[in-house]
Amino acid sequence: MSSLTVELTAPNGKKYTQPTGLFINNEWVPGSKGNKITSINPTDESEITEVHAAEPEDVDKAVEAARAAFKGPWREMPPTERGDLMYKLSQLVEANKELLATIETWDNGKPYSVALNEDLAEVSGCLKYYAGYADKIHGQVIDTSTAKLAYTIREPVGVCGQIIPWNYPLGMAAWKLGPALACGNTVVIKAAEQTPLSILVLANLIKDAGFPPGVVNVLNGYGRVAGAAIASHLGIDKVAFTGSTATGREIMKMASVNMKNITLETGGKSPLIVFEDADMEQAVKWSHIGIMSNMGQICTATSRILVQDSIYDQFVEAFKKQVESTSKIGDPFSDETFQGPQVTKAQYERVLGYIEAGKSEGATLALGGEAYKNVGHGKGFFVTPTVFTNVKASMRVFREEVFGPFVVIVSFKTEEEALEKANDTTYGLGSAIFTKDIVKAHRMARKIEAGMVWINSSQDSDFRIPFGGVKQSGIGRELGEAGLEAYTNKKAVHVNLGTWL
Ligand code: TXE
Repeated sequence: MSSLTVELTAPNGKKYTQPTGLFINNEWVPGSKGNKITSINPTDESEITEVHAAEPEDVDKAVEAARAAFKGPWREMPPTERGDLMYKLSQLVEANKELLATIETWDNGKPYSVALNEDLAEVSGCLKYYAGYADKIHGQVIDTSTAKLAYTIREPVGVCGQIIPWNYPLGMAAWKLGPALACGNTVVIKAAEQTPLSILVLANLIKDAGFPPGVVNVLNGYGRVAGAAIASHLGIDKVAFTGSTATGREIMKMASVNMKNITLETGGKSPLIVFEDADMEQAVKWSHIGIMSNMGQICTATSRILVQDSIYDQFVEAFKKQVESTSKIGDPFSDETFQGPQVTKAQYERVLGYIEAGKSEGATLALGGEAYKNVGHGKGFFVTPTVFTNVKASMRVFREEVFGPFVVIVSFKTEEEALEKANDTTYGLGSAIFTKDIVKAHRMARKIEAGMVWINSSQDSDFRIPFGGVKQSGIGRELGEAGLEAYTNKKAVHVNLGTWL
């Protein structure tokens, strides 16, 4: 093959051909300036390989391909056939899940069992779910008078730019591709520069499934170069983004150049509230999952635990025990590992920086708070799971998203105070409530300023259920039926049946 592939052997022994180019019009092409992105294994800091980075000129080519596909074969294809292709893709993902999970673990550092059983199940499940929707997207007939027939047509938005993060490289791709393709859009998707590998293998599966050229174009590239070129491109009709609030704000500005339709899913500082009548054991286990899974790199991570004062001490002790007995740090390819490394050196340093901030602001470090170098080789971006208590609402560790295995546990006295503390944030993504009192649970669910509320669980998301934030956590919804809204425009057709002038 050409120089646009490389033969690799992953740490678990899996050998495969890794594409390294840009996927435009179902072809692999080099980046126009020869710039590369180096993919680093966060477990031992070794270099995995280099892939091509897209420049604005490459984005232009991808947009051109997407536009031609949108005007031609994809627009003409009956929706049932579109759904068939998506279903085929979901089957190919399922058939290749061990390879894809291996790459995810190698490049991102997440435990292999999680990548395989959770991330990859999400990818194939989400694509299958939206495949079923492809021929079930209907307009309405709206009755106004006998003199008028009015109906709506739900049309695809057009060429969609999709910019995704590194915490769920394939998961985020599926969340974005699924609804876009079901609705008949074409796509230019850019992966995060921290995790460029798995999406290139997915691109090959897209071709194998039989998608016409140009329907899905996959680029790697730096945010400030390729990402910005997508967000500001005049030939792109919509931009969908998941990432930091700061970048989301930049993207909004750039997207205004041609009034792009936008969907943004940004940061969070999600509260998890434990009332004194909660099932303590369940609250502790879910709180642990809620912040410590995926190395805390989850946008909805319930990173502020608010506990009623009567059970506060008991909860903190039980939570610490749960972390010590469950959060086993280690090689992500080992079956026993719960927590792998942070994705990059930058993220690792960010978490360590917040540990210092917590200490210097006067919070009490109740657990962890260190770099962890005992994985065998003394390398890797590992951080011990960290718990702070005695945290005040004014502290940075209470207000800012850390995006690591890092949690603050704060007490409250009354339901009103719990609500006030929960809502004392510029974010509004996830939230969780633990109580056995169903009236209180539903009352709280209404008053919490968040896009999602889990009652007696955390991170219990599902691709059939809408996902998104309020306040500075984003705009619009992904997943579920709501995800289709973001990828269609409603055209109104008025037929005059009797208003004669
Ligand atoms: O995010 P960025 P980073 C949060 C989390 C994390 C912080 C920083 O708190 O610690 O963000 O992570 C592309 N124009 N989340 O720096 O910059 C970039 O290439 C266009 C929360 O990695 O938002 C990548 O593809 N695109 C989160 C994507 O944006 C740009 C997931 C995300 O990168 C761009 C990730 C630009 N100017 C981080 N700059 C979540 N909500 O789940 C960057 N990008």
